[in-house]
Amino acid sequence: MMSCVEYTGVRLSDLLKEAGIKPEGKWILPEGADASGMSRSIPVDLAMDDCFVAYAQNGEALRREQGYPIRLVVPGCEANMWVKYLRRIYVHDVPMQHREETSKYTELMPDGTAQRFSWYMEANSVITYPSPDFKMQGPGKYFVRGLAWSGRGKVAHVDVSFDGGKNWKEAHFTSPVLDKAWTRFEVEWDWDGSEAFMMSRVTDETGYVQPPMPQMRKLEGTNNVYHRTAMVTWRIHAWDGGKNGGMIENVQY
Ligand SMILES: Nc1nc2c(c(=O)[nH]1)N[C@H]1C(S)=C(S)[C@@H](COP(=O)(O)O)O[C@H]1N2
Ligand SMILES: [Mo]
Repeated sequence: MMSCVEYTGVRLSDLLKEAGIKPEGKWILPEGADASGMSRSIPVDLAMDDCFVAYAQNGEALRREQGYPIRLVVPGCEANMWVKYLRRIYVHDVPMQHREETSKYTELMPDGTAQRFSWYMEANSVITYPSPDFKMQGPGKYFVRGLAWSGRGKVAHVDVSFDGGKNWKEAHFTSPVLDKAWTRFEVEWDWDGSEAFMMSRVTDETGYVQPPMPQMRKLEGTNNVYHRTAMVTWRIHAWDGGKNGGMIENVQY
């Protein structure tokens, strides 16, 4: 089963070449046709790499909410750059310092400076089953499933812990492993009914390992809201016959 959202479109590199982009053109500014005229500065190298202008999603015309008639697709990068209702692309020699790359989509670091142009999404993963709002049905065998991805290429492996990160078990992939795409994983678990803290940790092909939340906070502080890609923890309450036991909640670990 594929777990990707599939877009169909035209390579941005073809459009830029067709339009006669000059060597001094180093940055593009795609602009939306919505009231905000949303725009982001994107380096030409990135634009020429694997960006494209999409007109279809999962085999049908883009829906209005997703940018009909056309939107930009910037594989591996934060969604804010995927400008919808695309109406114009400016070419410049410098970035344009627009709202979405100055007051927004920057990370305020612990030393008070702001990190900017942090386009790529770090490797990330999440357990989708079982997860909060699902109640365990009692001790027994569970096929724990989730999604992993990396903005920098393919995922290499995923480990799952049931005791808050002390012990890890390698999951296997149940979908194709593609560049910068959701990848499904699964791991078998015999739940003995005791309290559990479930986490997943992805490693991508660059060797990057998804960090625990305390480690990410130490590096990035607590003001960073856009790239919070540390591991999340699902707490499973000990089995008590089904009253509250088996309840799952998201806890900071
Ligand atoms: N024109 C335009 N494009 C836009 C936006 C917008 O407000 N206007 N929002 C951006 C943000 S912040 C996100 S998260 C994604 C959401 O894309 P989706 O609707 O396909 O989930 O679109 C991006 N593209
Ligand atoms: Mo967003």
